[in-house]
Amino acid sequence: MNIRALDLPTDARTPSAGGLLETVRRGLRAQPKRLPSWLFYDAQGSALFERICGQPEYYLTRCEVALMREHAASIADTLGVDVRLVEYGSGSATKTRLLLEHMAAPVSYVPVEISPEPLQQSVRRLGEHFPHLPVQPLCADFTRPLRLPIPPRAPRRTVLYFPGSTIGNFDTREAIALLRKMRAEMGDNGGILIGADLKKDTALIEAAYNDAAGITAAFTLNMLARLNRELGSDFDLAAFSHRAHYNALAGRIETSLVSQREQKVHVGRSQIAFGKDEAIRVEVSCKYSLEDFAALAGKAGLEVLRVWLDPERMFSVQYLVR
Ligand code: AVI
Repeated sequence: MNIRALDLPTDARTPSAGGLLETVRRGLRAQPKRLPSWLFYDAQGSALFERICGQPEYYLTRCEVALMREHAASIADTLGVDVRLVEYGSGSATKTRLLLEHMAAPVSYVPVEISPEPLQQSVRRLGEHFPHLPVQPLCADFTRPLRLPIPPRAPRRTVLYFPGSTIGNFDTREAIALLRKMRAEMGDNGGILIGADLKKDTALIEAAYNDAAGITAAFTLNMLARLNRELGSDFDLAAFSHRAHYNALAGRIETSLVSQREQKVHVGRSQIAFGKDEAIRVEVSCKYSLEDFAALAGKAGLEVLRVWLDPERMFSVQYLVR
């Protein structure tokens, strides 16, 4: 099946090649250098992320799935009936399936995803599992204001589902702005069901971002491979390495691509110089205490109504309302 067969509505703000080049040039001219983490998720990056989720060290997926298996009925009960479920970043839809299985007569399911291939896959998988569920995919950047498709009937409430602790990939200021945008999108009676990874032993957290099989390293390096593919840049992948370190003070994993030697890279018509050991910051993955997260939500005008934890108490799913 190709993308046209599904006729995915595409938000006009999905980045163009020109926009991509500008973003990359600006990030690499900044001091320190940085690139946005959404650049990870082309088709290869999304496939590598799926593999990360299956690594034994990457406890986040294992714990969130275990949590959903144990608490999906209680979560669905809290959301209520006649819900329109809008998922930010449709991913593998495993957790969504667990949730939908317990939801009473959802009005529709709207997966929002910037890359067409994973969106297509999740639509197909869910369609097979829930043949009567109206699925209204939206190919868009969920960090921008969304034009949600008109639901087939009026929902009692819109629930924005944001699993995986992807909120942790935004720094505090961006996370508050995103939660505020979600607050506006869910409306007065709506809610946000969100996954938030919890603070824990540093060694466990660092292992999750430095798996022994090297899948996370390949995922990080794929960002440069993507730029070579899409922008014709000439990053030498062997001359950069993946580094993920837990900054305990900031409560977050900081992931960088580190230049192994002095080198120059062509990006469009620009030449970018790298010193030996110079880093490009590519991702943060924030970890929260329950108090941290309630305070973050509070800054966006949201209140934590309920919290569910996995059996190992490593990960939380929280329901936020106005
Ligand atoms: C998507 N996000 C929540 C992942 C994380 O844990 O921050 C992305 C990831 N990066 C490296 N491994 C996984």
